[in-house]
Amino acid sequence: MMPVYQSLVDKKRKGHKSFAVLIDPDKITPPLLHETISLATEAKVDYFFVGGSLVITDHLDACIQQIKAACSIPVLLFPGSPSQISREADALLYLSLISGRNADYLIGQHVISAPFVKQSGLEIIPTGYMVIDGGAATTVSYISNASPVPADKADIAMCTAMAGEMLGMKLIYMDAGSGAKKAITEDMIGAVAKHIDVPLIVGGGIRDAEKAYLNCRAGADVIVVGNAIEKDASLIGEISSAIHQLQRVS
Ligand code: 1GP
Repeated sequence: MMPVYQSLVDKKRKGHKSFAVLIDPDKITPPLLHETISLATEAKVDYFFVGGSLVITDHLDACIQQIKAACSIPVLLFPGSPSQISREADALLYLSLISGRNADYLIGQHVISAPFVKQSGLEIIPTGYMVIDGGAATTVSYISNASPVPADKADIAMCTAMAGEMLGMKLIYMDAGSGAKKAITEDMIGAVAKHIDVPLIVGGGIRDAEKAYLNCRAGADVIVVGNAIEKDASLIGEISSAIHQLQRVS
């Protein structure tokens, strides 16, 4: 299979937008995952992201195995902590919380887990992770003890993303946090997208196809949806076609 990062870059070059369905192993049951996989395959979803700020159960491996056995959609780990590593996945979003000032989430956790991560053999994708204020405290802000970028400070987001790219991050992930009241504005997405060349992932609080479409049009390359799909799996088809209808926008 083509390395996951290469596929992201190729799609960006062609102006193709991608849809990633976020699976929280704690919240999903095998029958529900089965249904989600069928809908995702039918809707030509591009990626599964698997993870959460807290993974309380030990369902991670089983969850990824179930996906891998049923379809060929690549699985990317989106870990809240180094304990959420599974060799079953295709790649690891190796997150550094560049919007925060908590050294532990910028580099500390990485140092502790480096030998283990390297040994996993996973494709490692260095990802500049930016938490944007979504109108309410989210698990990620609380756990990381780092303040999010204020929702109306597009210039801070832009400079943070630029710095992340120059430090060598291969992806920028802007996240309003799972279940955010307010998703990230198109203004901020546009400002960031204009100033970086690496693929831009956007997620947090996206609940419908229209918002997914507008975010892509503003410059997002990958849209991540978790919560809304947990509540209504039929959204997978709608959101996927909205994203995929939008190819290169001039
Ligand atoms: C959260 O970006 C993801 O980290 C997705 O958020 O669950 O709100 O879709 P939602």
